Amino acid sequence: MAIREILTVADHSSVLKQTSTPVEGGVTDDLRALMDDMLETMYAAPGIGLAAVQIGVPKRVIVMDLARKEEPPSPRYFVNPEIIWRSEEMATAEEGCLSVPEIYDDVERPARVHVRYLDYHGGEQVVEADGLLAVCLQHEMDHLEGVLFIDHLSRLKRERAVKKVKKVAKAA
Ligand code: K1U
Ligand code: ZN
Repeated sequence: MAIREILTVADHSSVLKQTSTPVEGGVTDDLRALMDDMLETMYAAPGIGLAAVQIGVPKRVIVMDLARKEEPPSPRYFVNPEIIWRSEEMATAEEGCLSVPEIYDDVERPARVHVRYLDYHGGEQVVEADGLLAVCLQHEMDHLEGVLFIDHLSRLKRERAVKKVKKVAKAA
């Protein structure tokens, strides 16, 4: 396993804007190795989710772990996730992103979603998500379309956020 570089809007915004392509041929050992690297990278960051495109691999793959500090790790893997149902009810939650470090803001999204995906072993699953799982799944699935959470904010807020990330990166 390896910790990979997480791309940020400071210098990789064109990569992060790519649409990720579906995984063909099911879940192979090579794909599991990618997911293992993604999980290790996410834990090291630290974060609660990561899309493959954030490490420069534009495939439709997400990893996540929403366990609290006092709970045992609970990694989740989503290959080719698809939203098959979304609630009309909306909910607002504060979001952050490892590709837009140190920026947090409120985003409104459907409160609940049902998502179909392939798991770590290639089995088809459907999850009925609400709360943080629904927020995180929608945030990560946006990455697969080249959309960042700051794209849901006003132009002024988005431009300020990118400027701040670039300033911090330059100073480091
Ligand atoms: O970059 C990412 O996509 C990961 C992102 C996921 C996310 C967070 C909050 C709302 C929606 C999606 C993060 O993990 S940002 C870091 C973070 O939230 C966190 C870091 C350490 C401990 C707890 C949370
Ligand atoms: Zn993100």
